[in-house]
This record gives sequence, C-alpha cells and structure tokens, in this order.
Amino acid sequence: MRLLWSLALLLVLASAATLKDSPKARYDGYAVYRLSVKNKLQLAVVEQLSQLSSKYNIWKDYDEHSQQVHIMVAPAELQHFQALVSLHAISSEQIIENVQDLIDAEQVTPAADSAPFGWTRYYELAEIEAWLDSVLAAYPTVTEEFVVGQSYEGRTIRGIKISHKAGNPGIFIESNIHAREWITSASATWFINELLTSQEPAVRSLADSYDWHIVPVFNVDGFAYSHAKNRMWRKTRQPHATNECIGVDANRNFDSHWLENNGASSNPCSETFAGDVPGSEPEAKALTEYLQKIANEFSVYISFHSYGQYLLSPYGHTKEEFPDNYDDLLQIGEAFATAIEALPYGTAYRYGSTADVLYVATGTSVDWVYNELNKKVAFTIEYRDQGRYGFLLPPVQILPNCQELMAGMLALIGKTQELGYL
Ligand code: 0X9
Ligand code: ZN
Repeated sequence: MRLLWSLALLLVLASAATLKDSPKARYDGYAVYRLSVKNKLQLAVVEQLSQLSSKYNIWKDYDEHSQQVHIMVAPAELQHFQALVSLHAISSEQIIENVQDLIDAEQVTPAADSAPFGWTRYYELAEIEAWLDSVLAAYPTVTEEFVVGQSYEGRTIRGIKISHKAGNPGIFIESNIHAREWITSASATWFINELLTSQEPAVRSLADSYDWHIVPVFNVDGFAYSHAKNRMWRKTRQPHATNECIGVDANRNFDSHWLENNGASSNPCSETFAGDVPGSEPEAKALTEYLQKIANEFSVYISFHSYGQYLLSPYGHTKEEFPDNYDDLLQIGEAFATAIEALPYGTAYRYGSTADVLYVATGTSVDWVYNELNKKVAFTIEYRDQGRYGFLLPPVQILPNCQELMAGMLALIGKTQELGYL
C-alpha cells in the first residue's frame, strides 16, 4: 500500500514537473508581413487581428509616417489572413518567410569563436552576469556594481557604474526593457567594454569625462524567458490577477501620462499592456525608486530598444505639444543621425519626438525621467534594422550596430555638452 502511495505521489510530481517545464516555443512557418494601412477601417482590421495574441504578434506598431505595421502570423492563420487583407484591400508584403529559420540562424556560433564572451553571438543572462562579474573584478578601481532592485521572479536587476574621476556628470543607460530586443544588451555590454578598454582618444575622453550608469539587461525575467521558452517574448513575467495572459509592457508601466491617449493598452493580452496601475511591475517600481535616489548623479538618460533605426525624444504621450527644449533635442538627434550615416554602412536613423516620428506611447521610462525627474536630455535608441530581420538581428550585425552606437553616442554627448547640458 505504501509503495502504491509513493508511486502515485511520484506520478503527480512528474506530471507537475512536465507542466511547469513547458517546451520551448517554435516558430516554424510563422511569417512576418509588412502591411500598408491607408485608412481608419484598415487600421481597425489590423488592430483587431493584433488582439488575437496566440495567432498574431505585432512586431512594429502602426505609425503615421510609414503607415506600416509589421505583423507575425501563425501558419494556421495564413490563409485566413491573406483572405482578410485582400478583402479589405490592405497591401501586404511578406518580409520574413519563416521566423524559426532566423531564430536558428541566430544561434549559429562562428567556428573560430571560442572566447568565453564577445560580440559575435548572443548570450544568456547568466553568461552576461558572469562577464559583468569578471569586468568588475578586472577594473575594481573604476567600476562599481549597483542594484536597481528585484524582478517579479526574484532576479537581481544589476548595473555597473564606471567612473574615472569624482565629480563627473552622469549618463544613465537602461537596456533590454523589452525582452526580445537582444541587440540592446549585446550593444550595452560592448559599450561597457569600450569604455574600459578602448585606446581611441575620443572614446577615452567619453570614459574619463562622464560617470556611466549602465543596466545591460533591465527586464531580467523576460530576457531569461526569451532565451529559455519564447524568443519573441516582450513583456515582464508577472501573471495577471484575473486574466490568463502574463506580463506587462514595462515601457508603458511608468507613472507619466499612464494609459492616456491610446498610448498603451488596458488589455492584459496586448503587447503594450500598461498594467492595472502605474508601477504594478516590481521592475518599473524599482527603477523609479532607484532613479529618484540617484537623481542628482545623472543628467542624460538613454533607453536601448530595437528595431527601426530611430533616435526618439520626449514626448511620447502627445504630438500636439513638444518639450520646451525640443530644438536642442532635434539638434542632438541630427548630430547622432549624421554621425551614423557617415560610417561606411550608411545606415539611416530618423530622429524626433516619439509621438511625432513614431507613435503615441505613454508611461515610458524615458518620458517619466524627462517629466518627473526633469532630466532634459532623454532619448530612446531604436537600433537596427528596419524589418528584414527585426528582433532577430544576425550576430554578424552586432559589431556594425555597436560601431554605429559609438559614432552616434560620441556625437550625441558632444552636442549635449556643447548645448550646455553636461
Ligand atoms: O513602443 C515602444 O515601447 C518602443 N518601440 S519598440 O518597438 N522597441 O517597442 C518605442 C518607445 C519610445 N518612446 C519613448 N521611450 N518615449
Ligand atoms: Zn523596445
């Protein structure tokens, strides 16, 4: 009898373990389409599709400039999707044929790459943290760890401060708030490495003249989940009280014009779900508190995202109004974009306010820092590309993207300083 009970218990435990250990999501046959949306009715159709979160996933929301949406479609929906777009005369073009192929290609490590860490492939959270530890150990006099706080799943949100001398003005970089935007943390770690090792005079002066506060992976739970379970995960990982859908768009969860003007969603299944209240996510709350605490230690705030190739400034919540110093922000944007375009790759970045050049987005970290902490130089960088690979930027593009970041950053900081903000 006792044996029977033990066997039964074992069975229960085993099935619980398999339930918990759901398999990694695969994207075989998933395609991404670029839709050209010409009127309100067409937009309403696309918005309705995007609500069906198990079948469709928005990669790039509608913006009035390009009038385009990038949408990932599940294979079983393809026929229905094609019928629907043709019924509504929405012009569509396939930009990615099979998402899984790109996910597989992203994992291919060059044969010559035996280094424990570098920038020819993407790394998991534990590897990034081990690298961070090695950097902190190798440069104990100029680096210092800081902790933003704890994530919903109990991970520590870590950052590194790099300071070559006391009294420097500070620059804060927040990266990978959106889990699937892997190029952001790859670029952040590269940038940290450059600040510590580059011999180039311009980079040395960037490192020596400013204090850098850098959080390479902010959305730690989402990032871990994007590696282990679902490459296309964007949000946090906190379950909702009443809805099956998990997570909040952390970049809609900050207490600045929260949920106004359709700049976020109140639907827990949406990719831009703002949360039930501002700061509902422990990550956003922790960052808010941490930034308040060190508010006098930084003057510039930059948030790393992908994709689209933009440098975005406040406001996100409206395009009817612009910040007082918008002319300065545009000048900084122009310097950033010009410097990047001058590189041999010729990559073009657009710049301007989020609401004006992209779309209305409310409750973002950058707007919160600008509006609530009164930091007048606050930007979002949207890295490569424009949709050919989207979030699945091939590893061979990590270094070119980083070179663009450095050229852009040198120009951005140079112009910010020239305009008297640093
Ligand atoms: O929608 C977003 O949160 C960002 N784009 S993404 O494709 N990476 O999701 C843009 C947000 C930029 N706006 C502000 N930070 N104000
Ligand atoms: Zn993003």
